[in-house]
Parts: sequence; structure tokens; C-alpha cells
Amino acid sequence: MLKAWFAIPLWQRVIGALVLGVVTGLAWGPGAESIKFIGDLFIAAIKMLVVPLIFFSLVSGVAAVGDVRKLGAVGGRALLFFFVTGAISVAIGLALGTFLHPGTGLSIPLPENYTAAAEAFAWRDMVLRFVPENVVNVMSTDDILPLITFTILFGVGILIAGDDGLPMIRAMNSGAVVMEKVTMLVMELTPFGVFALIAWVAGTFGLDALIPLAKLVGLNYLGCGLLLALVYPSIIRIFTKLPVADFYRGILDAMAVSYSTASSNATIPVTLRCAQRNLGVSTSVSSFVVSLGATVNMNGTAMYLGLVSLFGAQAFGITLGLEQYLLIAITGTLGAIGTAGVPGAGLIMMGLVLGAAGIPLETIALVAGINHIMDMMRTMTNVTGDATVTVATAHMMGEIDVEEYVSADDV
Ligand code: DAS
Repeated sequence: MLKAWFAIPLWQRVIGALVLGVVTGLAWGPGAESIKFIGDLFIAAIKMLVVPLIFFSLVSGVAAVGDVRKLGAVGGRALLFFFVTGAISVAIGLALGTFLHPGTGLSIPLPENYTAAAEAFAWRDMVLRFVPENVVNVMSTDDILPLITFTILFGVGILIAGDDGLPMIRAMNSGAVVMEKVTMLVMELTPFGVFALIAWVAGTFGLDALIPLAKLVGLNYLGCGLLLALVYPSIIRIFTKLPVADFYRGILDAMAVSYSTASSNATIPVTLRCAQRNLGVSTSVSSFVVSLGATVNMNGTAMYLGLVSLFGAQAFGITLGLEQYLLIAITGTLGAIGTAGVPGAGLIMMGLVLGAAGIPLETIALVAGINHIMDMMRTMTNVTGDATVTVATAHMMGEIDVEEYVSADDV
């Protein structure tokens, strides 16, 4: 029986668990909460991997690039992709909100203390987030962005150290291989974790809870769907000319895990494994771009920020001018970059975008109840975007094994 279980590829077991989870949750209702701890256990197990995995694989990835100039070339390309796809994503959210009016008809009175004055965007706070004051603190608090800054600098230090850095490279490479094996073990928990989390979500929210805000939820899924079905495939086709179907088959595990955990950070180990094992991306490019992407590339969140801003404006009967549209586009793109890769972070960023455009912050309360259902989809879109940029950048740098990418024997 155990042999038969392991004979089924992991991604098929995960998809099966997902479907079974939805059916179980809908049939069981709120009682499904009693198995949520299995999902929590799974999330804890992958979270446990994140800090050591990022540290070892990113340092060994940076060191493997070989020279600082090439590192700049990889990083520059990836960041440009992140920025452009982020802007396209907010534009999709704004277009869907403008033409399909998710908030019209709710007619909620404006709060008494409402003032239309736009709040200033906190640029300084955002920049300061990049640099850690204390590396040990950020490691213990799972604050990934400053950890990445330190880790990249550490890798660059090894490159500059030349021969003196060689023993450190060997230690980091060994750490990365060991962490990969630990990841492989934890990944075997995926079907159980996904089953429990999806059953809990379906049981708690059910179909009834969704109806009043169904249009917004539907548009959130549509916007993410457009990114998944049009934008990412176009990037893969234009920049790599590789088959899109193989890309999606290769990252299915990461998509399932991000959908059920609603966290890009928690999915990093799985995304890394998919990029390296299934899509043939070199260790150096994948560890660099996947880790960076999981912290700064949030296309689904950017789309959601644009869409929900318009939803809020319509619900409160506020007419937005061109200036507000621009403010939403700018703060939405930057806000998505600043969103932490953890569940619910996008909802918190909403405050920044709404404040900048002068839309009541009460919008957050309106959508909070359905946030998780939307979070799952936008996080899956975020992670798929990370993988898309990883593949495109790797292809540009000649760092992808095409045979591995198209081979059917994924693990
Ligand atoms: N959970 C996502 C959000 O709240 C962020 C992420 O993990 O990708 O938008």
C-alpha cells in the first residue's frame, strides 16, 4: 500500500488531496476546523526550512555565479521583470474594477470622519526595511527581506575573498545539498497538509458566505487567471520559446502549496525545488531569483490592490479622477513590492493604497471576511510569477537545462 502511494507522482497526490479537501470541507462544514492542525503542522514544517534554506542556497547560488558583474546582470534582469509585471498586474486590477464595477450597488455611507486628503507614501520606511540592524534578530523573526540583503552581501564577500573564501563555499554548498534533502522529506507531507487546509477553508467559508461579495471574489480570480493564462505564458513564449505546458506541469507542486498556505515565503522551498528539479534552472539563478521574487514580486497582490481600491471607491460612492488612478497604480506597484510573503499581508498593504488615493480605510473591513479566499489565489499567482521570471532570466543567462525542462519525469 505504501509502495503504491509513493508510486504516484507527488503532484498528482497533491491535486487529489486538493479536490478531496474541497469535497470534505463542503460536506463537513465548520467542523472541518478540527483537522486544521494537520495543515498548521505542515505549514510549520515548511516554515522551519525557510531561513536555513535561503541562507545556504542563496549564498551558494551567489558564489556559484562566479563574478560580481554577472550577479548584477541576473539581478538587474529579474528586477526589471518584477517591476514591469507588477505594473501590468495593477493595470489589470484597475481595468477589471473600472469596467465590471464590483462595488457598485453596495451604497455604503461615507464614514463621519472621512477626509479625502491623500496620505503621503512612506518611502523611507520601505527603503529602511531592506537593511537589517541585527542579522540574528531577522533570522529569528522570519523577516526575509533584510535576511536576503545580508545573505547576498555575504555571498558577494565570499566572491571578493577569492581563495580565502573557498572553504566557506564548500561549507555553504554542502549546507544547501543537506537542506535540499530535508526539503524532500518535508514535501512528502504536502498532500496531508493541503487536504486539511482546503477542507478547513471550504468548511469555514462555505458557498453561502461568499455570495454578497461573490463578484469581487470572482473578479479577483479572473484577474489572477488573466495573469496565469495570458501574461506568464506570453513571457515564457517571448523570452524562452519553451513550451508553456511543461512550465505549468513543472511548477504544479508550488502552485498547490502556495494556494493552500497563502504564503510565498512558506512556499520558497517548494518553488526552489520545482525550478531546479522540474524546470532545469541552475542552482545559482534559481536560488537568487526565487528568494528575491518571493519577497518582492507579488503580481497577484498588485492586481488585488488595484481591484479592491476601485471596489472601495464604488462601494462608498466616490468618483476617482486620473490623479487617484495614477496614485493607485504607483502605490499598488510599490506596495506589492513591499508586501511580505505571508498570509494576509496584501490586506495590510491595502491601507497604504487606500490612504494614498483618499478611499475610506473601512474598505479593509468590508473585504476582510473574504480575504483568505482571495489571498490563496493571489499568492498562487505571486509564486507562479516568481517561477516565470526565474525561467525567463535563467534562459537569458544560458542557465537552464532545456532537456530537463521538457522531460516528463518530474519528482
Ligand atoms: N499572501 C500574499 C498576500 O497577502 C503575499 C504572499 O505570500 O505572496 O498578498
